[in-house]
Amino acid sequence: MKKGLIIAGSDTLSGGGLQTDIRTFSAHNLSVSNVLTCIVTLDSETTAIDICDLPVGLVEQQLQMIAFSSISVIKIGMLANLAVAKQIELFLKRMTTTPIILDPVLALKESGFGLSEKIVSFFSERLLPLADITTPNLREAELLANMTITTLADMEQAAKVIHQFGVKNVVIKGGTRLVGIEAIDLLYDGHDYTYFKAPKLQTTNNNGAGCTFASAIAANVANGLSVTESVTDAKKFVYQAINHGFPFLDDLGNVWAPNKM
Ligand code: PXL
Repeated sequence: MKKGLIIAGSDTLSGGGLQTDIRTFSAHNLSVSNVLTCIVTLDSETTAIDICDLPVGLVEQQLQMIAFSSISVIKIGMLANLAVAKQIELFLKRMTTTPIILDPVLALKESGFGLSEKIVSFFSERLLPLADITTPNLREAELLANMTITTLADMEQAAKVIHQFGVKNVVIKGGTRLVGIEAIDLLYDGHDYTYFKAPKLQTTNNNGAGCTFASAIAANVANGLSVTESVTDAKKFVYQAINHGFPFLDDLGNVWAPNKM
């Protein structure tokens, strides 16, 4: 059985983050190793998102443990802070033959979570050149490309800017933020722009959609699909996951995709 590595934060509500990534890998028949970077929870009084970073030494210890085991793909989610991001960079530089899918979790749709400018430039300059695929959502693509995105032409322009940092493939998750009746994602490989479209689902049960999409792409790559095939299949997977989402808090629910459909 092939094994994937997930480097991510824990989502206490389990809609996104490590828990969803593990479920998605399992649904794609991959076994999983994981490195935990932080724990995302809700402040009990304000119900605002609260991010608790793990000590960087603990992240390093986890990385050392799996450094030389055979891994078919590495999927990276929330990195929490610059010190952790630097450890991940060192690790990735040793894993030169393993496909790397970098989901640049710079902005959570559920909150105003945004990292410092320093970490945004660390992502662009140091992590993107090491990645095979990056999967920013619209807001993250705006941060990485340093521009506003409101149209498909903007999305193409942003993908081009992000590609120039050295990542081989850019998948911008347009999702529901882009105006129009379709949820549109864009793949740019340095030559062609490929669009992936699905009807927008009218639901707030979409916590974890971005993580699910990115980890389904990663799992498909590990299973030998091409990048375009991986994104096509992952788009169907996340559509089903959102369609099967369920309410959790008053205004937020989780995606759910226990089995590959
Ligand atoms: O879906 C983005 C995401 C990534 N990582 C963690 C999260 C979330 C969203 O809740 O909690 C840890």
